[in-house]
Amino acid sequence: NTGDRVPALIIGSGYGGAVAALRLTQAGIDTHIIEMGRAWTTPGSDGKIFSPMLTPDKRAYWLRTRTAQPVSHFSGGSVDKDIEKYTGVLDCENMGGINVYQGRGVGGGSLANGGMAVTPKRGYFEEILPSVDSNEMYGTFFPRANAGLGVNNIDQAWFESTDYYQFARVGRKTAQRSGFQTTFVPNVYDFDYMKKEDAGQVAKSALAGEVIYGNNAGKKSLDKTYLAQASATGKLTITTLHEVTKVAPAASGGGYSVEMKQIDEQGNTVATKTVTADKVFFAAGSVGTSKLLVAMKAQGHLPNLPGAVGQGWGNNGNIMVGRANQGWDPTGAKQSSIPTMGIDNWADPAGPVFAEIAPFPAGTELWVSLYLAITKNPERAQFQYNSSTGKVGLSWQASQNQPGINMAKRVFDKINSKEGTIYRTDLFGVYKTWGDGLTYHPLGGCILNQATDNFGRLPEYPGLYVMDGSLVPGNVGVNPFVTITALAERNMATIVANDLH
Ligand code: FAE
Repeated sequence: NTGDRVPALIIGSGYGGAVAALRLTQAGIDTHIIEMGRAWTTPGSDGKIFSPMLTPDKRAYWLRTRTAQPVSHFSGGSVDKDIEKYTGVLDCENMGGINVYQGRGVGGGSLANGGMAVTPKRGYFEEILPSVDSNEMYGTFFPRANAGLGVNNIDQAWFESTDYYQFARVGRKTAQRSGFQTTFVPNVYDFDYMKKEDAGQVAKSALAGEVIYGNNAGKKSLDKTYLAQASATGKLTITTLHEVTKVAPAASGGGYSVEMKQIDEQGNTVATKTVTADKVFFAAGSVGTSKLLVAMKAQGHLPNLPGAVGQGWGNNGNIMVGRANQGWDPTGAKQSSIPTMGIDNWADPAGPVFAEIAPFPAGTELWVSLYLAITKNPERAQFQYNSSTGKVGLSWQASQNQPGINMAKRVFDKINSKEGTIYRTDLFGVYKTWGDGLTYHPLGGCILNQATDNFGRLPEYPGLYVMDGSLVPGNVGVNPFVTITALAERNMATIVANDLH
């Protein structure tokens, strides 16, 4: 409530925010999370918490009146449809040249994502974050993050036998025949639960195609792991449907004054509030944190933030593409929504790609192999304040995807030529091969040891910290949440040891 004073306030409840919450509450600090999305705890009239996958309803999207499906087209037409405007779980935020998908709600991206839990390659991690002690990361903090997140591996015998991973086996076979390496990918979806789904013993979630609009069972999202543990300390308060709009030094008594607007489930502002916090942790995600900090600097509320704030944003090289397989290579009417296999061509300088063999859970045989490629695209963009609109935009241009497309093309052209197959040109538009207008992996904008010190502290403003994907320099070569979690664990270990008196 307005006028309250709290020791620690965290903006956002995704990976960075959840780690900060756990480590602060365990250190005995009363901690308050402010989250703009809702708590995903109460079922709708259909008895389910989250929207069905094939018939998305208002619960699926953040304040839109029409869906914005990542695979936007099929056979010459758009697959989108009208929905009611609601504070749903998946935001498709248009940032000029790119649509940035993000999770909204208690748990942030963990509610919407595919759960792929990949520890980055050590050599590349050392290249992108040279100021971070990698012995400590790979000895302590990556293992700590994997344990905290509940990462597990698929039973390989089951993988080889179930109908639900036919699509992944076809993706593997066609990749290997062209000389590419494939690898199993760990996940936070509980694979024991998935096997029980297959056996008909429990309600289906992954095997009912659920992902991106939330999983009604099976997935260990942050509300079930880090945030549940933090709540169990009795020291955590989470306030939902409140969006932080301003952070500035408090007029008196030290600390920071934090302004927020409370919204209803249709997105209307119903109240504005100001509280004071001794410490503020920015964990609103790469886009959320960068937008806030760039606006605060430009508007003169935090004028001494470094020039590196807002710089170095990247899309983790994300490029999607589909291939039409031969008739003798069906991908299956039954598909698990949870990816478990990747094509790893990262070491090839001509085509550095780590491609998830993605499900296409349409409920019918399509012979389509879909991929979400993470390429080593070196292009970066900046967040910029527009003083006439008062909004923060991103400079990313569609043409900046071309290096990523070229890398992905190298891999999939080879597979197509070996298999005698072609690209699907009907999935991302009409006659459009590459799904390059979107990213699931926004990274950077407030890079560690550039915009912050080496542990996420904002210089000149003691008590302000950055703790999310905005710390990661634009590309990490694999799906990013394990890296974001482990970096937050590392930074919080130092902050808890040194900054809490
Ligand atoms: P994030 O999880 O986005 O959390 C930020 C939170 O802050 C959100 O809950 C926001 O609602 C909230 N927020 C933002 N602004 C404000 C504000 N002003 N006031 C209050 N609250 C605010 O940030 N990654 C993987 O590693 N493996 C995958 O399989 C994978 N699949 C994905 C699939 C989809 C569809 C999507 C969208 C993402 C996927 N990702 C995946 C990416 C991953 O979810 C993402 O990198 C992390 O969630 C980012 O974590 P942060 O803590 O940076």
